[in-house]
Amino acid sequence: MIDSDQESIPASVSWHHSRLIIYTMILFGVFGTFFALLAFAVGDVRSMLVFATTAGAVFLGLLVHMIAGLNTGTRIYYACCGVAAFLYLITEGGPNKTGLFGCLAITPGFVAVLGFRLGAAGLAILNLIVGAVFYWDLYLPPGPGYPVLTEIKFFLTLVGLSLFSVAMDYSRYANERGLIEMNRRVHELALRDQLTGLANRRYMDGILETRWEEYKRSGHIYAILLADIDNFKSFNDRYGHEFGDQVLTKVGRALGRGLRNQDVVARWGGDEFLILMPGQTGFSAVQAGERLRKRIEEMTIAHDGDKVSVTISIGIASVDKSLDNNDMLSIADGGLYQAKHMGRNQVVLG
Ligand code: GH3
Ligand code: MG
Repeated sequence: MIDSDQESIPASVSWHHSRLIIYTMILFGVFGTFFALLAFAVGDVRSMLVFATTAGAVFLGLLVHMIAGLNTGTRIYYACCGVAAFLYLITEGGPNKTGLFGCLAITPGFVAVLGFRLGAAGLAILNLIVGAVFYWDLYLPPGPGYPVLTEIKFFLTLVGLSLFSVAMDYSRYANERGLIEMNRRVHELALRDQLTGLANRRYMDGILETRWEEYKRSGHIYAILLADIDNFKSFNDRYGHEFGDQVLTKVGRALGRGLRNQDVVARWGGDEFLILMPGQTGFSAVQAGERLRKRIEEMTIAHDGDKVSVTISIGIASVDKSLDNNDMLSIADGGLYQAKHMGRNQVVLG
């Protein structure tokens, strides 16, 4: 019933992840530009064009990333750029056969942009392709002519780096999940009453605020019902505090079971419960309150073979343009006071 705002942590986690990829891509773009200039300086036009194209593609991806965020499109775009650069470097060799270093720099990036599942699958395929390129000499002419030992060592390094990258991203993913779960639990603990398991006053305050804003904006009415257990002190005095706790829990649960999905019940304090009923006028809330009152009246709680009965009194207030939530709470409290005054076990519209 408690809707905790679970998005805050995941959003910030993915925001950091997105930033990290932006910085990495800026680095790739800058290096690409640097190598293009270097190739230009030594008159290697082909390498210059390749590096300049790669840097241009990376910067284009960055622009889209910064505007649209790290969505599926940007992830796939980055991965395609990486695959193209990787395959070119491995089959062409790059300037002075240094392309293999570039391939190793690109490898962890696949997992970073695709996530560990898709990244692992992509890297597995890429490892197989590299194996095939080395085994069947599938090079671009004239071919880099790597020594066999270089091919073997590179292949083993690539497999190791791929596994390490996947393991690291899995660990990041597991930590992120843990953080989300912890955040969810902390949030729930902060908003739940420990004894009854119902929402607490802090949660209800937030809901009242939201409802009030919605009423002002869209005219969606609601009513609040303040329920208080009659002569609750006598349960504590006669049967002990522990039994009093049991009464609070059972009454709270019975109230919760008697409500519609959109209604919210919270432990307001001591032996008081506040119920919010969206869409109810004062009149219909009185009928709903009557049903709750009867439900509690008909309930019995076992104590040492005895059946103990409980009753509640309810004060009601319905929303009105001239009232804010505090006014409504005072009105409901006034109704409750009257109900108590008139002999308890009653429902009064304040
Ligand atoms: P009334 O019909 O006028 O409401 O009488 P009452 O006896 O219920 O009076 P009151 O509301 O003042 O009593 C509330 C009591 O609830 C006082 C307090 O000791 C007890 N109480 C508050 N919180 C808890 C709790 O968490 N557990 C238990 N067992 N008792 C609690
Ligand atoms: Mg009471």
